[in-house]
Amino acid sequence: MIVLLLFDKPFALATTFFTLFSSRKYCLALFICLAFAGTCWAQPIDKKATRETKALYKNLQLLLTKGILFGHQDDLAYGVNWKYQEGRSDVKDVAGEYPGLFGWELGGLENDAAVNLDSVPFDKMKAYIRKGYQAGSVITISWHLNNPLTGKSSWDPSPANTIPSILPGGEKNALFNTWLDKVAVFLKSLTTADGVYIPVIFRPYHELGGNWFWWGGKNCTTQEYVALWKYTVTYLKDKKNIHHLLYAFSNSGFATEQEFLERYPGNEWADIVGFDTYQFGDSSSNEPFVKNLDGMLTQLEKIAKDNKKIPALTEAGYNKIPYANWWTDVLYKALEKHAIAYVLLWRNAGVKPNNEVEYFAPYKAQTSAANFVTFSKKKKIYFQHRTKQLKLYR
Ligand code: BMA
Repeated sequence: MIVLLLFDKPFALATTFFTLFSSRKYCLALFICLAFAGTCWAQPIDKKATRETKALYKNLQLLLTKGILFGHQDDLAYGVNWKYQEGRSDVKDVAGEYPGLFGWELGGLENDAAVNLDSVPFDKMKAYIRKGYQAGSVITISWHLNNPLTGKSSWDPSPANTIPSILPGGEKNALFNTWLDKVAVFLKSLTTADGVYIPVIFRPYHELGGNWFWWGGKNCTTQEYVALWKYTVTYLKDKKNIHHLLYAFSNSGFATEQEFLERYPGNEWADIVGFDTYQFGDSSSNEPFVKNLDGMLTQLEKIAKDNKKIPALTEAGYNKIPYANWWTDVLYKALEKHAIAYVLLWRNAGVKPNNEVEYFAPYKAQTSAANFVTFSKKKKIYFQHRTKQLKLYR
């Protein structure tokens, strides 16, 4: 009972102490619990997780009672109308601060490319990851891997038997293993100058509820998805001996708890639970998005609590942020009553090679820039400076 209490309300520890101290009956139990305080927290699924990874997991649980890390994909690499300028970040240009969480992406690594599918050189990415970690922020990595069966992109779902083909016994199993080997090499290269592994929230096979990726929706069965997840975790953790990962199960938008959990691989297989959601369409009507996001976050928190996992909004945004007060009146309005560890805004690609324009954080003078500054000052929202003070890796 005490263990549960401590997990749910870590800051109730002091109060609990005084209440229980007066009762001799519970004195011994309290002493034992305090002596093993570290074990009162939900632990990463990887029993051999490094010290820093365990600390991050524990501290993200603590963070739930305080606030939400603000994250941005590819933040240090490029922004709207610029690329690879030392120290630059659209988020910092506007808010004066770097994010508390940095998202990076491995798609392309499986083909030995020097750059990922969004043209970010992997060697630069490693340097940015080190920089982000050293500044006290958190790192999360996604992987839009190609379809190993067809050789085409993640968005090539046909002919719907990719997963059986890449698991043991399948014609592409050997090939897929070489892809996981490359991911393992990349992840193992993420160390500090002193050789400390940088903890990473690894988020493969995301948006699994949708039909757009070969690992999602009607393109595979529940059993196949779960088998792919377990195979990947086992391969990286046990075969490759990688122990600096927290695994994020990142669904797409959902209506019910049951829908969210349908392909959840189980409590031994994921550390973080979350979902991706985007606002589309007319900026004069934000209410449905706020209501929907609020509803999903309520359900996510319950799922996380029931399963002793950490909830997070693993991707969110409104492309081109056409509504000037979007940050406070839409995103914050939905987030403020919820306890989630982080929100990751997607990348500021600017004009893409196909001429589409894409950005999810503002740049200087963008319509929502002033409002983003207001949002960045909210006590509950953590950019890099306050994230560093949390000492998440200790
Ligand atoms: C999508 C878009 C694409 C990008 C992909 C992977 O949402 O941003 O342009 O290639 O993510 O990062």
